[in-house]
Amino acid sequence: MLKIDAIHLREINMPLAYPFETSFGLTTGRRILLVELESDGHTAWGECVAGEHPYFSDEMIDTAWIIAETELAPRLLEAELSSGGECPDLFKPVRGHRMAKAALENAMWDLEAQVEGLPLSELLGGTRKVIPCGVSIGIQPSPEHLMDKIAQEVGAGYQRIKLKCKPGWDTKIFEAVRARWPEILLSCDANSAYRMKDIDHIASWDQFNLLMIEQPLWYDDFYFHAMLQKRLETAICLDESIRNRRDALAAIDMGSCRIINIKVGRVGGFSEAIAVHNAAAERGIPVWCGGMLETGIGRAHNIALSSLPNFSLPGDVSASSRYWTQDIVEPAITVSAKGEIVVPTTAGSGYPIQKDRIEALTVRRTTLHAKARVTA
Ligand code: OSB
Ligand code: MG
Repeated sequence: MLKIDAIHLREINMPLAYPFETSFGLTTGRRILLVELESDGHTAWGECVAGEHPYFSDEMIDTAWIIAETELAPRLLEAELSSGGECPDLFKPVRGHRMAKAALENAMWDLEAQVEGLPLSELLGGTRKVIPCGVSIGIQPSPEHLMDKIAQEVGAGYQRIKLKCKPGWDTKIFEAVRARWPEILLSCDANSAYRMKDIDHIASWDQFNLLMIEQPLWYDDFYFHAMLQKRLETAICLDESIRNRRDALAAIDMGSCRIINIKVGRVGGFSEAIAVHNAAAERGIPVWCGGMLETGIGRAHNIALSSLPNFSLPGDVSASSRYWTQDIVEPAITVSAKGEIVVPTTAGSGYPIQKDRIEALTVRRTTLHAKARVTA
């Protein structure tokens, strides 16, 4: 039994070492909701990946905070769960709010791994000893800035370069990058910046031999992505559109994509992430682990998830130093010259938490306690 004695919610503010620009906006620093569970001498952590604004998804840190505080944490404190995998059932009365749910569910898996003395990767069903890493490179102030960034990341050994794109930052950029790096594994991510009028424009990217085009159309669409996929040689990868296993099945069977990006926060926690992974594996669709500019807590969880067998493409799981001057786990997450991260083999997430550093970054907090229990 994983009896929860207390749940601490806190917001930490962390400036990004490098600003990150997508088609939906510029991020210079993160406001991050962390969940800390206390259980019988163990402390387990979860990170909520909701952004500062409801731009990537309809959640944001402030909605996640309210849902966690008023709906999810009270349920978890009253429940008598024996595994993280029981969270989806417990949270089922609450519709949506998947990033808030994931923060709590993932902390429960983290706790279970500690209590069982297992690496989190093993508890999730992972088999990989190392995971392949790619990078997501934001829209830059100029093409020259972008070339420098790519040179740096290719030099560091990353196995796949993903370029954020939007109308005006696409074809010309791909041309310049391919002229200098004809062979690298290259993809792009539009974060829903295009519409059906752009279909010929997007089809012209087939000449660039991209590994995939990520979420070109509406964030909630399958039908038009299927129409677009029919026109393309290049694989479409869906990110925003995939909220759960049923979405993955619909997208695969409709031909809306040939690759899926799994973000554990976007699908509501490890249970659903594993279900999406398995559904894709059964249909021969490769998946990779997306990123949401996480701290070491969420990053460690992404590493554990990426150790599952069908995470066969390099993920957006990269080194702490690409985001933070100082991470909140120590040692920080590092990537080898071959572009790999070694999956930890110690119990739990494998990356010790720096509590002092977290305290120093905390700008708001609240604690919920379990009611006294009658024990027989
Ligand atoms: O679409 O994958 C995305 C960051 C924030 C929101 C959405 C996305 C991203 C990234 C960055 O691409 C991935 C990372 O390096 O964490
Ligand atoms: Mg994406």
